Amino acid sequence: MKKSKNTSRRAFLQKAGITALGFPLISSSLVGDRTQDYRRNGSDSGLFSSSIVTRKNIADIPINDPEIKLIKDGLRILKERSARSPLDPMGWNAQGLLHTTFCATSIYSNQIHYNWYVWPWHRLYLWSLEQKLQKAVGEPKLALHYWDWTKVNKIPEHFWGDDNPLSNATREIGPDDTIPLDFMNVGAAFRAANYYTFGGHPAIKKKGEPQLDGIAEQTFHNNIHNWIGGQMATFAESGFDPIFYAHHGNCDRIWNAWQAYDTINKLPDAEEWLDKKLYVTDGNGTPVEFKIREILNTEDLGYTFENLDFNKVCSNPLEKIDTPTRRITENDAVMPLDTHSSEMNAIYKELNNKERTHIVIHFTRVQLPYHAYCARVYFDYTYKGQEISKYTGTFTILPIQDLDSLFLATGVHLQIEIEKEVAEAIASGAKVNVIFEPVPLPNRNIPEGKIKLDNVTLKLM
Ligand SMILES: [Cu+2]
Repeated sequence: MKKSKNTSRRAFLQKAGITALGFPLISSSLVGDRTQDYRRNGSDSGLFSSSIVTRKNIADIPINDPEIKLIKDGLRILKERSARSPLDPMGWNAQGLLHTTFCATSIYSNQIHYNWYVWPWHRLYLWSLEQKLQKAVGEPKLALHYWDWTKVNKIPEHFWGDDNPLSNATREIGPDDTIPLDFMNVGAAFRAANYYTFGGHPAIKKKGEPQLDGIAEQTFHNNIHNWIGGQMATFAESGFDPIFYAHHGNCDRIWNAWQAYDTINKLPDAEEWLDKKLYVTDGNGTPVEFKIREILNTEDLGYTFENLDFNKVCSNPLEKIDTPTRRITENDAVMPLDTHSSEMNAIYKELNNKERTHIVIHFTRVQLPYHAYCARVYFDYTYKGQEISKYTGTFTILPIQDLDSLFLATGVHLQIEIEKEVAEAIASGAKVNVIFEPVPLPNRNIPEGKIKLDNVTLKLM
C-alpha cells in the first residue's frame, strides 16, 4: 500500500485530467520501422520481426481494408493447419490450447489467472498469435488489433458473418447487443495506486492462501468475457474465439496506459515477479520463455499502440450519473457486513482523508454457480434518516468450464472501491447489508441457485 503517496496521487490525477481520461498519445517517433536488438539470453534466435508494428482499434478500420484481409488470411491458414492436424504447433488449435494449458490444468504452479501474472502472460499470448500470423502470411508488418469497447460497446462488425475466420458460433450475444456501462469500469482500475490492486497479488502456492486477483481482471476483463458468452465465458476455451485477442488487446493497452504514469503507478519490484519465467510458443510453434522484466516495454515485443485513449464515460462509473439503481429481486444475496473485525479502525483511518479508496471484501463461505455469473455489489444502509443503496462495482465469476453446477468456495476476496461517506456511515454504527444482485446476461437466464455468502468483512490488502 502506498498510503503516503495518495495525496500527491490525487493532485497528479487532477492535473493530468485523468478523471476525464485524457491520456497523452504515444509519441509518433515510437511508431514505425525501427531495428531492435531482440537478443535474449545472449543469442539471437532470429525468430523476431525487426519492425515495430502499431496496433489499432479494429472498429476504426474499414471492414474491407487490406489490414483486415491480412488478419483473416492468416487466421484461415492457421485454421487449415489445425484441420489437417489438430496437433500442428503452428495451427489455431495449438494457439487456443496454449491458453488452456495455463488456466485449466494447474491451480498452483502454472496458473496465470487470479494473480499478478495475468497481464504479462496475456501480453505474451497475443505476441504468440501475432508472430504466427506474420509468419503465416509472410508479412512482418501484420499487427493484431484491439477492440476498444469503451468507444464501441458491441462486438465490431468485423467479427461477424458466415465464412469469416474472425467469427465464432458459440457467442451468446448478437451484433447489436451492447455492454452495460458499469461492466467497463476502467476508472476503478486506473485509480489503483499499485500493481497489486490493479494487476493482482502474488500467486497462491498452496491451498488455503488468500487468492486475490487485481481489479482489472475481476472487473472489465471478466465482465466482457462473460457478457460475450460461449467459449469466451470459460477459461478453458476462450482462446478459441478470435474476439479474445481483440478484447485482451484492449486489456493490454489499459495495462500499458496505467503503467505510462510511472511516476505514480509502480510495477512490482519483487524479483519473484520480475524474474518469473512465462511460457508461450513463437511464430514457429516452438516453446519460448520470457522473464517478466523482458516484456515490460511492448516495443521489445515488436509492437506499440496507436493511442492510449479511452471514452471518458467508462472512467468513472461510480459517479452518480452512471450508477445503476438497485432492482430488488428474489435472486439477490443479502448478508450483513461484519463490522467487528479488528481491521475496521485501520479502514476508517485509511478512508478518513480520501474520497474513495480500494478495499477488499472477504467472504468466508460462498456457494458459487459453476458458470458465467455477474453480480452488481451494493452496500445498503440507513444513515441520518436516509435509506441509501450504494453501488460499489461488479463481482464476476468466469468459470474454468461451464459445468452448470454449484461449488463451494471457502474464501473469496474481491477488490472494490468504497467512498468516504460509506465509511462514515459504518463508523457511526450504521448497519450495512452487502447485496449481490445478479445481472442478466443477454440470451441467458439468471443462473439457478443464488450465491450464498457467509461472514462478509472488509480488509485492507
Ligand atoms: Cu486468460
